[in-house]
Amino acid sequence: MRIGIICYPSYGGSGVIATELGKRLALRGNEVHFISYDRPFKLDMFHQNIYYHEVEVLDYPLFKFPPYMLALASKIAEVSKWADLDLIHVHYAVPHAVSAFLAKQLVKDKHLPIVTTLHGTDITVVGHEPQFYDITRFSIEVSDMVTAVSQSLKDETTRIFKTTKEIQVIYNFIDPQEYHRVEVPDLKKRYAGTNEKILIHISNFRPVKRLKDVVDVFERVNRDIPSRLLMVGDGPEGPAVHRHILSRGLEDKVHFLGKQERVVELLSVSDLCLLTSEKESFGLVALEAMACGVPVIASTAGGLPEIVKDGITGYLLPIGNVEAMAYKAVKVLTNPALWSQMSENGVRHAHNNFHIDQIVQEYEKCYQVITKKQAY
Ligand code: GMT
Repeated sequence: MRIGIICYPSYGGSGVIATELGKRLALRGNEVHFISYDRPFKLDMFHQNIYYHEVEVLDYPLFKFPPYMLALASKIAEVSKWADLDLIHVHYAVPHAVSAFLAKQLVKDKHLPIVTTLHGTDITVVGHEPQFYDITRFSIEVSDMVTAVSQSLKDETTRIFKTTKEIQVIYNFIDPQEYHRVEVPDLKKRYAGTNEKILIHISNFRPVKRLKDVVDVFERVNRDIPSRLLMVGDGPEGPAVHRHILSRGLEDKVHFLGKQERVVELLSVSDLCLLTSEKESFGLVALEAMACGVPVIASTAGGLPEIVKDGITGYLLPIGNVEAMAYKAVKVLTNPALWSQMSENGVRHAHNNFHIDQIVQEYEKCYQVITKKQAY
């Protein structure tokens, strides 16, 4: 099949999933055309089936805001005709699904079904805003197929948008070839002493991640266990979390690494992953951590209970209950047998239930259904 994939190219789970999906589809013989304003950062291989088309936005003095949505629609239409695409798969509804719908109107003589994958904040934060509510609902309704990355996100979408649109749950995934614990002998030494444990948090530092909770859990753990905290990522909450760390006198214990691409190595030297979010449709980081043998302490937000198995691959605690999170963290970190069991369980769970090959086939089935439907 010839597939157009629309995604955000920057750091973030939706872009990672879109890119890894496209790469695997290409290896399976499909022709894949990525369309975005920049080369997706995970698009790190050359393959005869992979194309990248950059959306350029006209810089005209009259435009206070560059009309990206229109430029994207034009590019999708252009590539659809040029490459004779069979379908468009958009990741993150806003504004990609609307641009794809517009492109479909531009190429009326051609069947161009649209699959929209909802990732989370496109529904629970952005789409929820009164300003974007109607257009997000519309983009869901006009998509030929809608998928959500967890049952929780599916339920939220149906509830928020009061829609009867059928939504298929297709979970995010990892490639076990990439996500497994690796030996990085000197890396731990750079951040921690041999007797210290490493806790890690990876995110885009947005308010929904509740970064102060990460620090508060770490502070409590650190009272009982010599430890360090790695904060990986960056975003609007960065300055506030810095101040919070200073106010707690933890500046020598917390390392800010900024945005990083090679998280497997960082996870491989970590003992525990903290994800204290207030909203989290899936929590790709939790899956990546488990795949690398790192037990996860997470909140019960959104789809996290579908990903992290409570008491088996980590622990799930109510949002904001930092005391309970710290208690469970200490429990895992002070019991080597429990830690090893949870680490092994996590690897098995991630590799068996969220394997890229299994999930890519689910997407391929969707593609077959919608391209057949269009033939009538
Ligand atoms: O948090 C965001 O706004 C970024 C967004 C993204 O584009 O990565 O994250 C969402 O999609 C990820 C991939 O499906 C999920 O793993 C994240 O849980 C989800 N974020 C939220 O629901 C807060």
